[in-house]
Amino acid sequence: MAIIAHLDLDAFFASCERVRYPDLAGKAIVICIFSGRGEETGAVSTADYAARELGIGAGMPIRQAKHIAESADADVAFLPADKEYYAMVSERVMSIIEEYADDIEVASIDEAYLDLSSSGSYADAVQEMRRLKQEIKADTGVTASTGIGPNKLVAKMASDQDKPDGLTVVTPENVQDFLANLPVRELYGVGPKTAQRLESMNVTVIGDLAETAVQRLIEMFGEAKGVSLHRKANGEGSTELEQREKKQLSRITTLQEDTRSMSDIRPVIRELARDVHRRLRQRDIQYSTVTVIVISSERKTRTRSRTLPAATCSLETMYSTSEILIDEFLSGHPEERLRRVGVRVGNLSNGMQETLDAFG
Ligand code: DCP
Ligand code: CA
Repeated sequence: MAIIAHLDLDAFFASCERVRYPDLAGKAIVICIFSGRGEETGAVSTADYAARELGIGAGMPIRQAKHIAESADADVAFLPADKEYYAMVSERVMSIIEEYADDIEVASIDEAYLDLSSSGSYADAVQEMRRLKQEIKADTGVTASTGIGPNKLVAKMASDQDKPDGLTVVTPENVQDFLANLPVRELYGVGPKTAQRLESMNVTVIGDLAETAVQRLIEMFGEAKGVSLHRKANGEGSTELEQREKKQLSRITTLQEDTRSMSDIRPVIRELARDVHRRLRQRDIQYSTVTVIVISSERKTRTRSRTLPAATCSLETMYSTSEILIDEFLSGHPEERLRRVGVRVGNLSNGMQETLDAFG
């Protein structure tokens, strides 16, 4: 029995800024992609939930969003998007998620699917996701909404039901009820045009669509789309997670207490390296870059990297390089104590292929 979870971070870019600038407490946040020289041209990238209540949303011209904020006399901070920073928060979140499932699919900067089938039951999967949500919140400060279901489609739609910070579970026996009363436009992959055509056929909720003869849908939308709509409306979806080619593998953890003592940090690094190494071995991959990620007591994240002369799969090299890098970092930052440490390997190459090439 497949159990799939979907996780989507809440008002992601805005949440990242709230973590970075605690002084924004009490203000609504709008993230802007400025396109011109002025402070007015460009579009809203995302708005936090307070700004959404005013009617501000992604895609809206900045000028219009500012006008709404002024008319409502609301305290709204308009901030430029800092994608590099968001990407780093995303990477931290994804590396936490990796610890919770054997397989994950990173679907976008703030979304991932997890295969929780091995947890055995929905009750256990729920516990896992609760812990994961808490860990993400504690480590990065951002909240996630999650859904659990028998396939990716249901999990994704479930995660949308209770935002922010929600957890919605749809067991196989509840799939039909869950979908029945949702408007057709909420069926994942149904755009506004399709929704309009369906509504003109008096198909307004997904339950109506599920009951519409597949032949009729094929007549309306063609073979492929008609069949796909029929399947989706009946809650059928894929359980295959698409593993992107991994560019790097990492593992990060929180130290028992903030410390700068190598005797505390060393065994933790060894443990992290062992885990990363195990995953490399499973995939028969070699690495040629080692990076340590250090997060200080003040929650500042920094990395130190070293590129090796040749690709290797050695655990010992990973471990000793990480230790040197941490040591260097601590020497350069005599005031800092570490809260979290991570080990990452990159420049991955296929181990077997390398060996074959060497013979060729
Ligand atoms: N994004 C963007 N422009 C858009 C949509 C999204 O720049 N038109 C960026 C900003 C978002 C991030 O992508 O923070 C994730 O997109 P989501 O659609 O998941 O939106 P949010 O995470 O902001 O909000 P929600 O809580 O609804 O998921
Ligand atoms: Ca999101």
